[in-house]
Amino acid sequence: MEKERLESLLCEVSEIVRQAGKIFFDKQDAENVYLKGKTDFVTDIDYGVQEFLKEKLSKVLPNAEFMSEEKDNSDIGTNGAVWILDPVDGTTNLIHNFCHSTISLALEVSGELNMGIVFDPYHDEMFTAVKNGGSFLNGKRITVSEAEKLEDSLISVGSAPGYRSEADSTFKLMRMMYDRCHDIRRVGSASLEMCYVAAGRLDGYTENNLKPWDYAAAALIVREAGGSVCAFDGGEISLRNICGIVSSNGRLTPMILDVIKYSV
Ligand code: LIP
Repeated sequence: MEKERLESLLCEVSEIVRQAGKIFFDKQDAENVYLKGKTDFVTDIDYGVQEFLKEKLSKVLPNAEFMSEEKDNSDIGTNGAVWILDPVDGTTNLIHNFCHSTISLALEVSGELNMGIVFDPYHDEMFTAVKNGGSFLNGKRITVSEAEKLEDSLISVGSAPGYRSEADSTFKLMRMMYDRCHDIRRVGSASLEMCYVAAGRLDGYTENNLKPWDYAAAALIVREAGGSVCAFDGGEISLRNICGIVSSNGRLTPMILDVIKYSV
């Protein structure tokens, strides 16, 4: 899609996402928690945001497909426009009232990320990007950090909570990173941690076994902020399958990949 078209779409859609963010503050819906797996939760907030956005987005781009965490996505194609939504990225944070969760929405067109919106309603922070248009936080341009060495960096390592059988390698990676950088962080929302990389608050973020809706929007935001996002093997990220993610200011990516090689 052309940049001008994407920019006007972004204005319209970011306002819709901001409205959806109000649903996060419904106390009753936050208490309605259902188990998807032993440590994998969904709440009525997730369902509420998903339904709200499904309805609104169908009017914005009537021909676009709708991929979202809390629905069956087996019929999603690879051509045309596809919304990729995580209605609540950081559901565990939400149910514990640990106020770091987002709505993460990407627009993919013919297999390519064209738009990314990550909204943190608790802190009223809206991270946005369109292809070739730079990245913004609440309308102000953001760029990645300038750290050149792991020894000068702050790195977030996700704990991949749904994959307990891989905990040894996950925490080995965390320990190895800890030994090489200023300190480790773990926020609990992949999209937010990646946006913190885009804004230079973190120098890098890595986590194994993420789903496309966790990282699609933020991947564009990191790249448009001058950073890089790749899979655990250094290759391109998948927009359809589970994927390990390495995102950084770009300079640190080879060093993070090197650590991953010895931990996974
Ligand atoms: C979660 C992430 C979290 C990650 C989990 C999970 P959800 O997303 O963003 O940081 O560790 O694996 O994917 O399930 O809350 O949308």
